[in-house]
Amino acid sequence: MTILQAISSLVLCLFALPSVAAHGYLAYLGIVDGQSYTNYTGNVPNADPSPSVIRQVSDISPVKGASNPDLNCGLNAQFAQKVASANPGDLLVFDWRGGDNTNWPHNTGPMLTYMTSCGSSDCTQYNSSSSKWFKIAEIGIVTNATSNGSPVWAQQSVMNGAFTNVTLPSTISPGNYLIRHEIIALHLATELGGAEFYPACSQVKVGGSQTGMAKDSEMVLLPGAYTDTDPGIYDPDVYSSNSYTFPGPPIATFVSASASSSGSSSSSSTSSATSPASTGSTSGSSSSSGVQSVCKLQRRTQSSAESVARRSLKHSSHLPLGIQESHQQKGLRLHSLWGDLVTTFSALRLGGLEIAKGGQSAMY
Ligand SMILES: *[C@@H]1O[C@H](CO)[C@@H](O)[C@H](O)[C@H]1NC(C)=O
Ligand SMILES: *[C@@H]1O[C@H](CO)[C@@H](O)[C@H](O)[C@H]1NC(C)=O
Ligand SMILES: *[C@@H]1O[C@H](CO)[C@@H](O)[C@H](O)[C@H]1NC(C)=O
Ligand SMILES: *[C@@H]1O[C@H](CO)[C@@H](O)[C@H](O)[C@H]1NC(C)=O
Ligand SMILES: [Cu+2]
Repeated sequence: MTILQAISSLVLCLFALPSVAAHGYLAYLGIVDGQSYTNYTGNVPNADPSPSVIRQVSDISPVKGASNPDLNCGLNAQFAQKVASANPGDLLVFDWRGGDNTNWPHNTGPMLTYMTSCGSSDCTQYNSSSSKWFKIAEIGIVTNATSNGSPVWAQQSVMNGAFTNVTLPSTISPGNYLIRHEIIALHLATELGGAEFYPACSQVKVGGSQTGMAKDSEMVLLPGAYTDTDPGIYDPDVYSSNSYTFPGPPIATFVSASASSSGSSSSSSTSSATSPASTGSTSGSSSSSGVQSVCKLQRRTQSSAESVARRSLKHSSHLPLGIQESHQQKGLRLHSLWGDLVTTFSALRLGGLEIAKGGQSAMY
């Protein structure tokens, strides 16, 4: 075998391997109920399940395609055995991780939260594939105080290790619900079908005696609410624009009403630098200890590419968008390719286990 052959077979091998660290899952759900805080543990995808409130998925990989049945609750989602208790107005704390339990690997795209009723029984055996869902929160590009007011995706802070918090509507009717928190990663959304969907469903029982409900016209099927050509899903300008159009229905009006009575604003389904998204916030920070050096390299590479992108985003406000576009896309495409190569190397280093999982050749 010549050196050239060796190199080319290594390269082929790299591209045939499944990506390990570049995807992830909802690892924990925290609920702040008055003074008490409960941290519910999810199951690692495809591991032997333990009783949980979070429905386990079969793989850390994304759901691809807006009409994929797995858009409902994630890849091959299973019923979970437990139910969390919550009350209207509680804070839901979503703790997303990369597949190797390091930080969530993506920073581009929105996060959306939906709910559906499981009816009169608890959600442990409830199949939501033909349920009607309503939206309670969405967050996209925010103006970041620590970045001197320049626009940044809220998802960036998840990549940085923060939790994502969403308030349970303060007027929601009691009952059994699934809460579907979804991250859409748009780093490949410049191509049709490139968006990565990561939905995660948690089973809760909501107490109290409120009466808020979504209208029929605000309820959607999932899949059903999105198409691959929606502007927030196929987004050729994702690296050059500071505005974003959320996919799916608007936030249910009873949610906006409860939010404005407690001082929050905006139920618009478009966010921009000047009017940041409504419900939901991000902060806090989770541990990133035990990170393998390979993953650190990947993260470092990503953050420097991103700070370049953020810098140009910041300077872009008075420039024609076209000038910025090629600039940023080059950087980010490069970053994406490099990230995947590094990820693949880490897969190789992890050895037989990952290779045995092969067959799924999807890199993204
Ligand atoms: C839940 O507990 C785990 C394990 O202690 C911790 O790493 C994680 O940050 C906690 N998550 C939340 C949302 O509280
Ligand atoms: C729910 O129903 C769909 C459609 O019949 C099926 O494909 C899916 O496996 C079911 N989910 C569970 C968790 O049983
Ligand atoms: C804001 O930007 C800084 C870098 O400028 C970053 O470290 C931080 O995580 C960002 N916060 C959010 C909420 O995106
Ligand atoms: C999100 O919730 C966590 C856990 O209670 C908290 O540490 C953090 O400050 C919250 N962030 C925001 C913005 O409320
Ligand atoms: Cu991914």
